[in-house]
Parts: sequence; C-alpha cells; structure tokens
Amino acid sequence: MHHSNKIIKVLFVLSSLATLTLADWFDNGNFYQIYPRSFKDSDGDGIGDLKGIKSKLQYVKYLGIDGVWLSPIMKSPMYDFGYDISDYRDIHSEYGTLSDFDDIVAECKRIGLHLILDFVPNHSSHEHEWFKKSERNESGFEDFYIWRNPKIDEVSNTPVPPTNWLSVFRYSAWRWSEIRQQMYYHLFQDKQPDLNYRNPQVVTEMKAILTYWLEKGVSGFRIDSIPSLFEKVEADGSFLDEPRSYNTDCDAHDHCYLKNIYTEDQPETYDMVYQWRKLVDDYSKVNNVERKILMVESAAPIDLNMKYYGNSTMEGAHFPFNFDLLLKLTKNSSATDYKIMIEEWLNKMPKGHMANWVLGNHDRSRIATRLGVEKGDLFNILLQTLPGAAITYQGEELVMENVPISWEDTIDPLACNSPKEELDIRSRDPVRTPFPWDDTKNAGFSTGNKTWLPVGEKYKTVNVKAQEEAINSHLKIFRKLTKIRKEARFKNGTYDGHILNNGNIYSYKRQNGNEFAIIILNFGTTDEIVNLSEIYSNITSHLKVYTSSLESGFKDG
Ligand SMILES: *[C@@H]1O[C@H](CO)[C@@H](O)[C@H](O)[C@H]1NC(C)=O
Ligand SMILES: *[C@@H]1O[C@H](CO)[C@@H](O)[C@H](O)[C@H]1NC(C)=O
Ligand SMILES: *[C@@H]1O[C@H](CO)[C@@H](O)[C@H](O)[C@H]1NC(C)=O
Ligand SMILES: *[C@@H]1O[C@H](CO)[C@@H](O)[C@H](O)[C@H]1NC(C)=O
Ligand SMILES: *[C@@H]1O[C@H](CO)[C@@H](O)[C@H](O)[C@H]1NC(C)=O
Ligand SMILES: *[C@@H]1O[C@H](CO)[C@@H](O)[C@H](O)[C@H]1NC(C)=O
Ligand SMILES: *[C@@H]1O[C@H](CO)[C@@H](O)[C@H](O)[C@H]1NC(C)=O
Ligand SMILES: CC(=O)N[C@H]1CO[C@H](CO)[C@@H](O)[C@@H]1O
Ligand SMILES: [Ca+2]
Ligand SMILES: [Ca+2]
Repeated sequence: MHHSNKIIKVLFVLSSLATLTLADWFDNGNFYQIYPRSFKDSDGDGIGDLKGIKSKLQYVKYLGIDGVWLSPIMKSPMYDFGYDISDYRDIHSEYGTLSDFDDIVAECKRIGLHLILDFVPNHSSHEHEWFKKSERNESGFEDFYIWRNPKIDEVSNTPVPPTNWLSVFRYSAWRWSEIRQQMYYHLFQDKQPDLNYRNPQVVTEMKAILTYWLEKGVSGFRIDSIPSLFEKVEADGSFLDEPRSYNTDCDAHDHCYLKNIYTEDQPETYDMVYQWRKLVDDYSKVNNVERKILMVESAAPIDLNMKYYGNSTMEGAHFPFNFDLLLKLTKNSSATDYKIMIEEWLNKMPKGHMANWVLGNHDRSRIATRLGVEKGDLFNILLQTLPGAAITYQGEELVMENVPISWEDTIDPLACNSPKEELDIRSRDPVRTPFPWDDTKNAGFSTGNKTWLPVGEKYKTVNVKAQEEAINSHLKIFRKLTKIRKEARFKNGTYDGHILNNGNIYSYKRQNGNEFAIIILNFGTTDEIVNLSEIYSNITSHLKVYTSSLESGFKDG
C-alpha cells in the first residue's frame, strides 16, 4: 500500500457480507450521551426538554446507536444542573412531566433504542425532603446523611470541621447546619449532601428507586460518581484526616490536594454495585424482560476500576467507564502511548467482560479542542473499531469544539468556585452548549430569544443538516463506522495491534473467522507510507478503503 497524503488516518476493510451474532442487546454496544438541557428545546424557553429529546430520537437511531443515556432529568433545583436531585421519582419541571417521560420510553421502544438513565446515588439535593427531615433530626431520618460534630481547634478555640476532607468543587467538604447544630459532609457542593450508605434504610430506598424506573421501562442505568459512595469510619465512629497528595497541580483548596484514601474506593462500594447488579438481573428474570445494563462512572486507577466488573462469585457493573482516552492523553501522546493504554485495559479486564471507551462527556474539554479538530475523525474511527462498548457524547459525531464562555457568563459551579485565571481549565460550560441542528436561529436548538448557555459561533457550518447534505462529512464517516461495527469482525473479533513507521502509526486488525478489517491511525503530523505486509501475514492487494478521515484525501470504495 503506497499513499502519500497530508495526514493519513484510514480504515481499510475487506468487503464481504458478515454474519451477526446473537447476544444481549448491549454487547459491544454503541452508546450516546444526551445532555438534556442542551439537546433540543421544544417550547422556546431556551432550555432543552423531554419533548425536544423525543422529537430527535430518530436522529440518534439514524446515527446507529443502541443505547441512549440521558444526563439527570429528575427533579432538581439545578445547582449542579441535575446532579443534585430533590425527588428521585419525579421529572424536573423545566424538562417536562412523568407523562413526557413515558412518551420517550414508548418512542424508544417503537424505533428500537434502549433508554438508560443517569442515577446519582452519592448525594441528593439539600432540597430533598430526606435532607430537610434529617436536618430536623426527624425520627427515621437522623442518619440519612453524614453528620458529625465540629472539632474544637486547640489554637483558636473555635469550632472547625471534623476532618480536613475537601470538596470536588473546592474548599472544605463540611458545612454547618444551624438547624441541626452539626456539620454534614458534601463531596460536591454544600447543596449536594452525601447520603449515608451505612444506613440500611438509605440502601433500601435507593434500591426501590432503581426498581421504580425499571418498572417505567428503562433499559438500565449509568451510575454517577461511584467511587465516593462510602467513607471510611473508624471503630469509634470518627473519621480520620486524609494525607496530602503532594500533587503540584493542586492548591490547598483543591480536592486533589489530599490523597482520598478515606472518601473513595472503599470495599463496601464494590459490594453495593454487586447488589445493584443483582437487582437489575433479578428484575429481568422475574419479569421475563430483556437484560438491563449497569455502567458505573469511575475515574479510579485501573486496578481498582477492574473490581467494578465483579469478582469470582458476584457479577458487578457491565463495565466501569474507561476514561483513559479523556484523562491520560495529550496532544503530545504518541501512537505507542495509545496502544499501551488501550491494551492495558484489554489485558487487565477480567475474562468474559466488555471493554469500553469514552471519548467525551459533559465534564471534559471536547476531543477536537483537546487533541485537534483534524484528528476528530481519527478518534471516532478508534472509538468505533476497538473491541467493547463505544460511548459518544452528543456533538462528537459532528466533531464539535468547545464554545468559549466569558467569566461573566460562566454558570458552572466548579468554575464559579475557582479563581478567574483558571476559567479555561476548570469550566465545564464550554462543552455543555446547545446542540447545532442547522444554520437557523439558535442553530435550530430553540426558537426562543435566549438560550441557557450561548450557541457556539461555528454552528453555521458545524451542524447536523450541513453535514447530512455534504458529500462527505464527519457525520457521514461516523455513520459508516456505526454501520460496519455491527458486523461480527467488530462485534467480537480478535484484536491484534502494532506500531509502525517510527512510532507514528498505530494499526490493528479485527478478525472473526475469515472476515477482518485493518485500522490504520496516523498520530504523527506528516504523510506516511504504510507497508502492511510488514506486520500482517496474508495481506493481498484486495484491500478496499471502507472509510477514512476527511483530511486523508482517500475516496471510499
Ligand atoms: C440532632 O441529633 C444530633 C445527634 O444526636 C445532636 O447532636 C443534635 O444536637 C440534634 N439537633 C437537634 C436540633 O435536635
Ligand atoms: C465477592 O464479593 C462479595 C460481595 O462483596 C463478597 O462477599 C465475596 O467474598 C467476594 N468473593 C471473593 C472471592 O472475593
Ligand atoms: C507538549 O510538548 C511540548 C514540547 O515538548 C510542551 O511544551 C508542552 O507542554 C507539551 N504539552 C502537553 C499537553 O503535554
Ligand atoms: C423575542 O424578541 C422579539 C423581539 O424583541 C419579541 O417580539 C418576542 O416576543 C420575543 N419572544 C419571546 C419568546 O420572548
Ligand atoms: C464470536 O461469537 C460467536 C457466537 O457467539 C462465537 O461462535 C465466536 O467464536 C466468537 N468469535 C470470537 C473471535 O470471539
Ligand atoms: C513490504 O514488506 C514486505 C515484508 O517485509 C516486503 O517483502 C516488501 O518488499 C515491502 N514492500 C515495500 C514496497 O517496501
Ligand atoms: C494465510 O493463508 C493461508 C492460505 O490461505 C492459510 O492457510 C493460513 O492459515 C493464513 N494465515 C493466517 C495467519 O491467517
Ligand atoms: C462525568 C460525570 O458524570 N461527572 C459528574 C460527576 O458527578 C458530579 C456530581 O454529581 C457532577 O457534577 C459531574 O458532572
Ligand atoms: Ca424548553
Ligand atoms: Ca459519599
């Protein structure tokens, strides 16, 4: 194979009809994350909603997605845009009603999509009735949250928090309640008090909530912030201070200033996940319905993450999110860095389980902004052709970029709690802006005069309609990928990875029986001529380009 182009990122595939294997609907599934506030506004108030989502499910189906997961839609005062739930059994009013939700479930069934809900178990909103009751010491609710008396500081003789624990949103993770005359622990904002999973009533309530949504017809859950579920309690009921991390990226108010040995990754957390897995499996068995999926959000080190898959006696989550592509790689990462990172997960994962790859989410800079717009297709090719589940955040199929938001317009609580100079690295607003449907007013997202976050300026060219109409586009490449991905060579084919061309090219072969595909990814900045015979035996001249990135200059076919 001889080709010389500016940046070559190509997918070669032998053409042949492939057989489909029957298994659970979510095996090596293709998942799409909708951020409900920003997907589609149906009533012109500038905020996305359930009716809007319903009107666009056909688009998600057209993308070739199996399961769509919605960031939280439950009742919330929206201090963390839904990750602060005040009623786990109701829908947030700006988004719609339970009846709108039923409509979405029905529409998903009709068109063959699986609906997954974001479940936020670590904390509720401070406006949840449980918290109000707990704050008043109401019988049965005293221990729903994590209450402690302050310590008396020996030097100043004033009350101080019981431990040095820090919030993810910066500063102490303890807050004084005038009503209760005690302090409560909140890993996130003070408006997001942590629930106490050492109270069996809390465990029972949360299980009942999972069942409630299963009965409404959801196909599973994506569970938020799982490693922080339990805190380590000493025999006398006290908590200990966490040691310093000496991470130079973190100032004394940052969560990462401490090594979170007492507030993350406690053994009881894995057990809780195994219990939830049993709950969803039992539900399917008893009701004789399709299997439900459980995916957990954890940015824990890989060896700890693997424990979420289960142990030799208990099944755990179907997978813990793999954030390596999001967290470990920079513009400088080489093809070898990618190969090592990918194979580490494949090799460490317990046998018989599903790998997964997350390219983006509502918390992290978009991949195009982080790693380069010109590599957008390359990452979608990577995501869609690796073994395991693929998880796409809305807009990545269009290779959207972050939308800059000024300090004055910033509303993300994390950014608002941080120094102004750090806006660019902290703020999550730029990845949460409205989705661009077309080049009309507000990118077709809303007919209103104002949207909750501004629409990015690039929408005139980067939008669904333009990319559907173009002869070739990021969106069209994405669709070709999701289509071929359903074939056996991708669904459960073997993986054989190589580095070539002085570390610029990462290539792998996916094979099932006689059917195979070769993926060639150029992480370098120059043209490369690739000799596939050097690494793959039996390569003949009958290869055909299935799809390639826009920049490569290749024509498919
Ligand atoms: C609530 O109970 C805690 C623990 O027993 C106690 O320290 C606190 O003073 C009580 N608060 C009120 C308002 O009764
Ligand atoms: C697997 O996890 C369960 C629940 O946490 C625990 O009871 C059991 O001992 C574990 N089994 C092994 C082999 O570690
Ligand atoms: C990439 O490498 C350049 C040159 O060595 C360096 O200045 C830059 O900080 C690196 N960027 C990242 C994100 O590591
Ligand atoms: C939008 O602005 C126009 C012009 O100022 C005004 O006529 C219209 O009522 C506004 N619409 C809404 C929904 O506020
Ligand atoms: C793929 O799945 C089919 C059906 O389950 C199985 O027969 C085959 O061995 C699998 N192939 C690979 C490479 O795992
Ligand atoms: C490609 O590699 C094969 C195997 O190493 C070698 O025989 C062949 O000459 C190479 N082709 C070119 C054009 O370099
Ligand atoms: C290469 O092709 C030959 C002849 O078709 C076949 O016997 C052999 O198994 C193939 N080797 C590999 C590694 O696929
Ligand atoms: C990636 C992700 O899900 N992030 C969420 C983790 O949980 C906190 C609190 O619930 C949210 O603020 C993040 O958006
Ligand atoms: Ca709306
Ligand atoms: Ca917790």
